Amino acid sequence: MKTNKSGISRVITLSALFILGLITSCGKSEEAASGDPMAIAKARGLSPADVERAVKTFVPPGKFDDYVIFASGGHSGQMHLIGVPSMRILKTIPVFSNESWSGYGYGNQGIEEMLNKGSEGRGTNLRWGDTHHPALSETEGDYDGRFCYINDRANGRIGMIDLTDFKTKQILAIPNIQTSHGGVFATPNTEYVHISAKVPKAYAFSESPTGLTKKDHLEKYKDIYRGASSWLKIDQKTGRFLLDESFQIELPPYNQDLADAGKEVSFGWGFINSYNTELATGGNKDGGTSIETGASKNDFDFLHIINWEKAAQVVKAGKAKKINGINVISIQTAVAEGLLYLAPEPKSPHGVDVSPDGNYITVSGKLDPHSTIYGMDLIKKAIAEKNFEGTDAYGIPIIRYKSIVAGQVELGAGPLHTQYDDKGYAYTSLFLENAVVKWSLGPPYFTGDKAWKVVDKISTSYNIGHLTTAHGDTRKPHGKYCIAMNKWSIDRHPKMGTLLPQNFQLIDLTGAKMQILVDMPIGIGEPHYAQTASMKLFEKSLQVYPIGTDPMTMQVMAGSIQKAEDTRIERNGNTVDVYLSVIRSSFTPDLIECKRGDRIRIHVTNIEQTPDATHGFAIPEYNINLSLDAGEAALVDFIVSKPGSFSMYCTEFCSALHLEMQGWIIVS
Ligand code: CUK
Ligand code: CUA
Repeated sequence: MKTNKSGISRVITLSALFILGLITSCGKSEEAASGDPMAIAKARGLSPADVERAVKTFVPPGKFDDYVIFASGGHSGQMHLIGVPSMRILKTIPVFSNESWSGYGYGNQGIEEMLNKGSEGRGTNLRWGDTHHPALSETEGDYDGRFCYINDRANGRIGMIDLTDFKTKQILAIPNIQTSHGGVFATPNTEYVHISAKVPKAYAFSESPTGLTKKDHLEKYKDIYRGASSWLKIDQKTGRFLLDESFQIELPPYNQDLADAGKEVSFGWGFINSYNTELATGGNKDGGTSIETGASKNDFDFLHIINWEKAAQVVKAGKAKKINGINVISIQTAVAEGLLYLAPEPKSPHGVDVSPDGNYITVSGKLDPHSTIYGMDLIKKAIAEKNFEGTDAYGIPIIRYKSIVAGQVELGAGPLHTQYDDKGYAYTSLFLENAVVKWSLGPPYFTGDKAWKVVDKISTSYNIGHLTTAHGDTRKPHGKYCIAMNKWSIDRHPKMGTLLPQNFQLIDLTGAKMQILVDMPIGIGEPHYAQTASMKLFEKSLQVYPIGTDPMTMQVMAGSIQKAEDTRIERNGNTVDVYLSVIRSSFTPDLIECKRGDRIRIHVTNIEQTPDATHGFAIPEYNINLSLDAGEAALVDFIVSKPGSFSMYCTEFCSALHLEMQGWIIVS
């Protein structure tokens, strides 16, 4: 779509034409209708509003979308890229889970090593994750198209996707936490990427004694369980986590929930919601309270307010302790250094989202129809004046609630998450009401009567969770589009068995009233949260690797093929090294002979240099399946345990002679 104006006038013209078409096509036969858009619309039973939707979202063949959604894939462990406004899936990127199309987790040594390293301290080599909250890297508070980070809610990990080639390059198993939820967010220049624990962990920062009983866990919960806020330092060149320069802040065993980074006036700060400040432990058959009822008892929970700039200085000054490879600031130190505060927030809050100017911190919770908006100016003032209403059980100062609330807006049932536009409006999802509500922020956006007002509401399908607007959590939101990310799509799509797809709904934000344009079923995971970025950021995305590149390092891989003469087979005792090239439409060498029990290392290089030249490399019965893009090199390393002949082949339909792209491994 070009400009809004021309788009709108086109729609008006089309609607007029439609009505005209309805009149003129009366009595015409269906065949005569072909070629006449209005008659086609009528024949398909489309209303003028439908035609308007179609025109607003249609992207002609060969043309590109304006935006791309980076959506988590939930417990599919992947990420999905979706074009806006067409709502077409552009790509799936595996992060934590094996994925066979892209040869992820099936014998490519570089990927295996990354996945194994990403399971450190986790008891087993994990091959799945619950991708939850993606975060695009930022420069000066806006997306810069360099990297994308996403957490594994299930296993307390975080993955880094390099947006040069859109591949996962690092998975970090974060020490001292087991699950993760708060974040991922990047600080305004991606100085740090943040993630906090979801469920507190027993003996997170100390050696766990053996023989702890159920009773111990119930009775000592307050003392032995801890949460953590992790600030992971980012290497600006590679996007990777630098654990040595990262730090954690020990937190009370509340359930830390969503989190967001400060910007502008709140630069240097981070905010984390919590629930279950009641410390309900579960154990409803053992004299404990069920978490469901116990965690909703109090009228207030706590917003954690953390000064990460100060925390970094505290670490520098040697006041942190290295525990399991990461610097940890204890609660005591955090309080003494004035870098950790709490603010009361009404009943079981969920989303916390910082406005574009950084001053407003919007907190919403399932059990309160209001959103509470805190002012950073007020928070700073209260801290300076030590305007506290006491401390929590861990000695953390609680800022006086009344002194920091800038506004409160009654939005509807079950407000969860908030995104922003370029005009001073906020958009909040209403989980119980199944709606998106649009409301106005306070000064400087709106003043007097106009501030803190609901201005529009639109129903979504059952049951909205997160929502995303274009650049909607940055300093410079674009407005234009909002995507409602709805859960199980009951009655929304054709019946296709028992597991229901999710439903995304594209909402047009350009008019006076919000308008739903498209429903998009997602039958490939439980996309949970997303960020929507301008397609322009990715125009320079890499198309072809220099020959022999290992995507993990972006360097030429040792053992890769540079020219035809490099292809060979070398035997050294029981190790067979095969230097193999891949090009349309053959493997060289295509016959590999070895003995049962040999270790075979196949150094594969795709020596093509055109962008449409991905080849596969699969070996039957050995669970080996690689995908090599143009120029890419990889290593396969395995023991041939079974005699016979194994017909390796290329899995991509790469050329007219694709079927001929095969060879044999003969094990004697
Ligand atoms: S949050 Cu994580 S379980 Cu993203 Cu609303 Cu729901
Ligand atoms: Cu290469 Cu098929």
